[in-house]
Amino acid sequence: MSVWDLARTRLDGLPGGEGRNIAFEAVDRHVAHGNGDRIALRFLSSEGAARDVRYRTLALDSNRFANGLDALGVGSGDVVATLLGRVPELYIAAMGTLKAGAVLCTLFAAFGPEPVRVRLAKGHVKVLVTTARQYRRKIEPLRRELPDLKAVILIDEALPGTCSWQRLMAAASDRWRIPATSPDSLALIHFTSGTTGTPKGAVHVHEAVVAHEATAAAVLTLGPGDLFWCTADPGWVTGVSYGIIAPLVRGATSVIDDGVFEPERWYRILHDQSVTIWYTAPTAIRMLMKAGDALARRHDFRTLRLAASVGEPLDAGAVAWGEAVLGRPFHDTWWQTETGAIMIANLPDAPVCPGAMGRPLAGIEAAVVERCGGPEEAPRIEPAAEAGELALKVGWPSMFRGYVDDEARYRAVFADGYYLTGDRVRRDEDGWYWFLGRADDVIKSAGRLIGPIEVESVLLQHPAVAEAAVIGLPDPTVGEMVKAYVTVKDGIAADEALRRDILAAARSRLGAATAPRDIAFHAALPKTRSGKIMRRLLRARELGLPEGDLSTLDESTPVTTSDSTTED
Ligand code: 6R9
Repeated sequence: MSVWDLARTRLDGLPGGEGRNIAFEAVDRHVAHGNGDRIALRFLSSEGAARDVRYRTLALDSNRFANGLDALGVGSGDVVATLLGRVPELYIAAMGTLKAGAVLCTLFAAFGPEPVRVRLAKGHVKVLVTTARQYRRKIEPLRRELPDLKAVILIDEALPGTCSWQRLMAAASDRWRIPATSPDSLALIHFTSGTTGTPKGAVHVHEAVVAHEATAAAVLTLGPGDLFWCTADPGWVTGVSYGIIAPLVRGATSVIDDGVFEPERWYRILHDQSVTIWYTAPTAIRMLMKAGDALARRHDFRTLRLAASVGEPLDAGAVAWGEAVLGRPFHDTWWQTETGAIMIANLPDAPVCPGAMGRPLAGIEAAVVERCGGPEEAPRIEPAAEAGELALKVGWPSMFRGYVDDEARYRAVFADGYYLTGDRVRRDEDGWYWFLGRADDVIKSAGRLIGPIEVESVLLQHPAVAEAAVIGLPDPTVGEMVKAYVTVKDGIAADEALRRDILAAARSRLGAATAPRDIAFHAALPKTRSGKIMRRLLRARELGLPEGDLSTLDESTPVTTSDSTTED
């Protein structure tokens, strides 16, 4: 039996053989098995108080939300988005949306108005669940530009033109029959960034839960009795696949902390909550390392069975630090928005290979390839000699099934039965995969993917900016830092005041997590003869690296740099 079929045997399917639904497997199944009293979610407040939500309560509340959606005329295939921090309403809305047969799209609450608008429009979002504060600042001013958005549910206040969460829930029954859900019914949209154009909405189906179940068991060893802490924000794929779905499917208790990162508090959570399994990210690990070993050594982590990491390269030093200071090495895992679940990992029961992403899981066939064929042809691949692009043989249950409204972009990442990941890797003779870099210009900052175009298009909205290019520069803590290069319009003085003004404008439109940290004024930007900005060359020049193949560079636009200072 394949690992996927084995995972299917551990799931129930909808009663009456009506298909498979993620929320049923995550919540109702446990109640049906007599485990409704188990704690599903433990919300921590910044003051340290905890609020527990049991599986049964989550089942009833998500039934209410599904009924509420039904009353709003929302059902099968409609998209429901959340723009919320890690509050109970987010988890109720997520499960209720899936029970209603609607499609869940969680948005990162720290996004500024522009990324939110783009995603709501592109996702054809019909219902948004958010707070009054978020609504006033990010939605109300542009609601007219969002014709698909039929209803906004506010969890805290009632404002004109919105529905009140409290009223919707109070009026709704806590009984709900999940409609028949085919394994191929759409369940989730996760927005991710590419090098070109607007963000891509990767679409996932209910069958993905088979991969959540299998990987949560094999890689994270999650089960009933575990206190699991996934530190990723639910606005990103890790925060949904492993921050919401997988621990519930496995019947574990998730610790959910909505506070800001603070080393001392994080250590206290690990200790006070008796966390057994911890899934975090290299940026956080590096920040803990920076805070010093002495602080860590003041706490004990005796309950911690497994520490794992995802999202960016995890260096051997961080793995060793985990072992020395926490008593557990970090197990690196690799996956993507498009893969929906972990594909490559340092497995829990085998020695860690420090610095390597891991080995492909059972059921996953990985290859190292090069793309070949001309730009007009369908992509083809051939095996790479040593290093190349990571490709995955099509067929795992959580594979994305499309990019919203972008069939061409979807087709372009498949060749000869493989999905092409856009990551460059090396496989050693023992089968370990080592991350080398991205094949494209996408930036990974603090574990979050940032598309350069999305940032550039906001910079271009500034009245003084003529051209903009955005790249990621290595940063010791966040992995990559977003840096922008800008040319100004004729007759405008590229001075410090303007630099600050552009930075501030970018921050308010994009949110601080996505906006550039630094801007340099250039007299011109390097471009290809067809007029495309060569970000690769900007990066090489900034870092003093070899400039590579310049045959397409348009020499008529020489690059000169004016002074730039970094803001910190
Ligand atoms: C889950 C997630 C995916 C990209 C991926 C790669 C980078 C993820 C990594 C890693 C080195 C690891 N990435 N895990 N790089 N080592 N263990 O992060 O999804 O936001 O879509 O990002 O992140 O470049 O292609 P997503």
